[in-house]
Amino acid sequence: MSGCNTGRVVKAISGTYSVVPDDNTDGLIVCKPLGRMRFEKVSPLVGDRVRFEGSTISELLPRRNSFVRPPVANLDAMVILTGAVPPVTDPYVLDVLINFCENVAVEPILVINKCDLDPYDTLWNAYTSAGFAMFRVSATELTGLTALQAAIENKTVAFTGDSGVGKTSLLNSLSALTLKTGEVSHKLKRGKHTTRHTELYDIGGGTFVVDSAGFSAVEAKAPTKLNYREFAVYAERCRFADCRHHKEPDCAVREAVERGELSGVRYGNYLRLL
Ligand SMILES: Nc1nc2c(ncn2[C@@H]2O[C@H](COP(=O)(O)OP(=O)(O)OP(=O)(O)O)[C@@H](O)[C@H]2O)c(=O)[nH]1
Ligand SMILES: [Mg+2]
Ligand SMILES: [Zn+2]
Repeated sequence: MSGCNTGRVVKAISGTYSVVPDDNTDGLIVCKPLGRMRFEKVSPLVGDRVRFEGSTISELLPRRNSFVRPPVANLDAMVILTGAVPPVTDPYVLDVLINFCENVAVEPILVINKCDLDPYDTLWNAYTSAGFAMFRVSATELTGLTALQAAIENKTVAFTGDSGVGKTSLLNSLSALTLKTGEVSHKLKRGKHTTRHTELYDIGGGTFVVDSAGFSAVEAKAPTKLNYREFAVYAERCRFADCRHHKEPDCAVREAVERGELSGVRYGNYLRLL
């Protein structure tokens, strides 16, 4: 049948996109974008809703949100994987990711993986006290998975985090998939980008998960707008309405950090991002 259809991009590999048509959720059409779209500098992303004719994507439908890393669109939540064993998550990089989420109104869901080796207490304490949804799991020992599963039910989410943190392992453990996972190099203490493309997987329960290549900490770029949700109630009591909570006198945020009511880890990251 010819004519115009709509669907969702579930896979992207070097300019070729796999689209699941809305009227046939079992089908998969391999498409190329119309040449014009490339001039307009709009490339489809995994998660994008598109209009297509035959095997040509003719139009990108409006996005709710989009990310550069991982390269995805239309997320309900971002699942940020962290860990206390190599590749050890730098809380600064975590805050960069959280700020991107806050700026596009996507809920960050924090996961500490590899808890069979180390439950990462310092990170757990800093971010649960700041009010984030946070889960401790082991993708290999299959612990903590039920609570995480409930948190991502009926949502389209992307797994993100450093290469080697266990995104693909976790996805396999949450589903019947058997995707390839990698080793963490002893010398470099990081993963080797085992996952090389970006793909959206239906894992049941109405949950769709994007797995993509992880990044290295140096690739994380600071966001332009800072968003520290737990500072808000204190910021109302700063002397200056436009207080940056740095060296200003009578700063209620800084005082709360000094009293231990706000996390010093989060405040330190805030100053670095400022
Ligand atoms: N001990 C332990 N090892 C784990 C756990 N989860 C993953 N691993 C190991 O960590 C290594 C990297 O896992 P991957 O799932 O490939 O990591 P990834 O985040 O997908 O990495 P990229 O695809 O490169 O971004 C593998 O050797 C896994 O077996 C865990 O919960 N506990
Ligand atoms: Mg992977
Ligand atoms: Zn202040």
